[in-house]
Amino acid sequence: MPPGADPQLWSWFIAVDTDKSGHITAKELEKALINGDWTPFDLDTVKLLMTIFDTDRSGTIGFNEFAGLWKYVQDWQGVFKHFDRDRSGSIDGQELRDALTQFGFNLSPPLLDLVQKKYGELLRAPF
Ligand SMILES: [Ca+2]
Ligand SMILES: [Ca+2]
Repeated sequence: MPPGADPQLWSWFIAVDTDKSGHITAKELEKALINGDWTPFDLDTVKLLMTIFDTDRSGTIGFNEFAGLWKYVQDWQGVFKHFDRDRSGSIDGQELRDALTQFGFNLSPPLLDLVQKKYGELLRAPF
């Protein structure tokens, strides 16, 4: 375990990192989100999360990156209803944009547009 790491977070990380490679791939994350205690997310959502949180662009999620991802999933579940203003059960483009801004993600306008086009309508209520 890295010095100063949150033990609970670390235990989640090694549980998700099933091949013990020290980093999490999209496949490992997808499995964890579907079979673990986390609420199911579809593969497109998993890939979106990978894109956002793989801050060093290594193609995988390391422990430091996992901390951000974990917090995001918890925040997401907590505030989803708040942003799903029309109670449609999904978050539309504008709602997604507001949510990401609220979480402190400063995505560039072109990336926001891409996220919005590709994934905005696919993000479903996780409960
Ligand atoms: Ca791995
Ligand atoms: Ca990475």
